[in-house]
Amino acid sequence: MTIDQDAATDVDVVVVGAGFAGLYLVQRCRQLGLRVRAIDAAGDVGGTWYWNRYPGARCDVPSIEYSYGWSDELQQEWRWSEVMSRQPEILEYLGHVADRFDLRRDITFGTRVRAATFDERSGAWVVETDAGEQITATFCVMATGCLSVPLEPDIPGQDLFEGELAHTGRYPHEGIDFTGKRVAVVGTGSSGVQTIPIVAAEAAHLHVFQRTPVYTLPVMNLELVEEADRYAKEHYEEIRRIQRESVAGLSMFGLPAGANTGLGGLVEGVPEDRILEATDEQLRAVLDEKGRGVIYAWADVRLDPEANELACELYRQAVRRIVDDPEVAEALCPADYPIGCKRQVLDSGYYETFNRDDVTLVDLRKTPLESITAHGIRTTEAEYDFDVVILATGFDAITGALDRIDIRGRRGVALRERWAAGPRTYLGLQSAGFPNLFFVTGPGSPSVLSNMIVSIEQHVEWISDCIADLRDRGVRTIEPDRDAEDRWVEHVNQVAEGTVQTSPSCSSWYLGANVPGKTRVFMPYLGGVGNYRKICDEVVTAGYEGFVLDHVDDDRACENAF
Ligand code: FAD
Ligand code: N01
Repeated sequence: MTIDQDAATDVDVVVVGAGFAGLYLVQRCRQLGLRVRAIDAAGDVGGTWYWNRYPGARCDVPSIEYSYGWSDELQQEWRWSEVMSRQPEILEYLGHVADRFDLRRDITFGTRVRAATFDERSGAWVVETDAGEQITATFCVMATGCLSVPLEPDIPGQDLFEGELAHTGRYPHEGIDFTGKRVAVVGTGSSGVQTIPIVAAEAAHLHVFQRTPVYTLPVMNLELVEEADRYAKEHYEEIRRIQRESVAGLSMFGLPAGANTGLGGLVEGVPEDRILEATDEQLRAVLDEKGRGVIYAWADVRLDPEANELACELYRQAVRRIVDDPEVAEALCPADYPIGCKRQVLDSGYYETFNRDDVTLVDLRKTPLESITAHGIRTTEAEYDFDVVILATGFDAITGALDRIDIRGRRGVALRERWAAGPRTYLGLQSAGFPNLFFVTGPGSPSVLSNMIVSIEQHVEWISDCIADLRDRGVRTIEPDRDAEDRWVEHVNQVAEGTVQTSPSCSSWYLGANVPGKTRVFMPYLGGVGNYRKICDEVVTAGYEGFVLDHVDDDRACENAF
């Protein structure tokens, strides 16, 4: 049964995005008998893994865990080749999912959604695309991704560059041949750190333009051995259960002891000792044993600023041990923000790369970047010539994709205006005044603080179950009650208050601090994946507590409008 018996809308559910979230939504909606259509600006499925094709791109979570758990057949038949897979393999996996479940027939590719408007009279969403099409739907789900809008830095002269200019988040499909070329990489976050060692090995000379030095941990790019694959396949049920109940969406099954989780810790378990109580000999011994991993060896590092600074100093000592040139080492040492305030970066041979004769570090804190010229890059000190410039400058994260769609709810109110002082949601799922509009991994949910596939699956299941439930109960619209939304926003802020992620010296994309002019608000929910899931489930059990369920012309629903 479809929702709209008279089929006054084109579909029951329109989904924007065909990455991990959009694909599962298509599958789920179909299973529930809903008419669904997805739209993606990309040329095919994959989302993040379609766009980010830069050299060295791979996930920072074990692939056994960074994969769908909703089909046992799928997880039994798929074989990952590495513990943390490379971009081509993840994209191949998502292509396989699309083929296996015949998902592409409900997806329109190469089409951008420009606007989505709630029509109060008909109670339908009208979605407009850049192809000039209007699609009407009872529900609209934004599976637009938290890291899908590349941050084009405000560097003058980009149009003038006569060589090849690429952003890691929009990397050319045919790749770039660096052989014999002079290459620049701007940015040293996760994308830059993954790219730099690989480009260095190919290019004639690489210049790395660094503004803020990074805390990065060595990752073990290991082959996924037969035994680990078999073990996971025998234990998937348990692995998925532990993921769902965990803080960060990880079970850490099958990883060798000492391996990085990529989310801020090592597999060996939660440390109990306090760094502030350690003797100098103990500190040295742990530094000798763990190198940069020293930062996760103590319980108080994330909790106490003094402990954090001591761990930062040990990290810097570990960097100085790797990098030969003391001046370069000093420039690479992060100094003015705490460990743990950003998503943990993982690398393969990052610091060692700076020992190569054909790699030069340019410290933009000393010599700021002025412009891109026809032949390269100009700083306040020098002019450099390049054949290729790679911008690894990050994303307008979490709200960026939503902000670029003209979303209008009741009374024509624009979502970007409602969120001008920071995003406001109830449970990260919906925003008051925007009935039947859902966000996957939206602000106010654990989202980017987790293994995102676990958070995506939870949201897709909650949203699709809710839609089917409303259909079965004859409810036409759902939206948050304003008070419930206010309380949730306050709760999200309270949980974040006083944490290392919101410390004044932290300028992360979690806070929107990387985008000039963006309101500084901590966007994701730090309450943990397992706890958050429980809250969402309890809300349903209590009859969608905090939501207004009603007909489009109901008074209470209208009062909820802005
Ligand atoms: P996306 O994969 O971003 O897909 C969103 C899609 O929506 C895109 O294809 C986009 O084109 C489309 N879209 C957006 N706006 C519009 C519009 N207006 N019209 C039409 N289409 C639109 N997370 C982890 O947990 N672990 C990792 O190891 C990890 N590695 C990452 C590595 C990189 C390089 C990046 C950039 C991110 C990584 N992430 C990782 C986060 C990653 O984004 C998520 O894990 C996950 O892939 C997100 O899936 P999604 O479907 O929600 O969004
Ligand atoms: O982006 P970032 P990213 N001039 O924002 C610099 C996921 N991910 O694409 O810090 C000069 O972290 C900027 O400098 P500063 C993961 O969640 C995962 O690397 O603003 N420099 C910074 O160094 C990650 O957290 C993987 O001073 C400029 C860099 O560019 C998220 O995506 C891999 C500049 C941006 O770093 C984003 O990572 C890749 C300018 N105008 C991505 N503007 C995995 O490993 C920005 N910078 C799984």
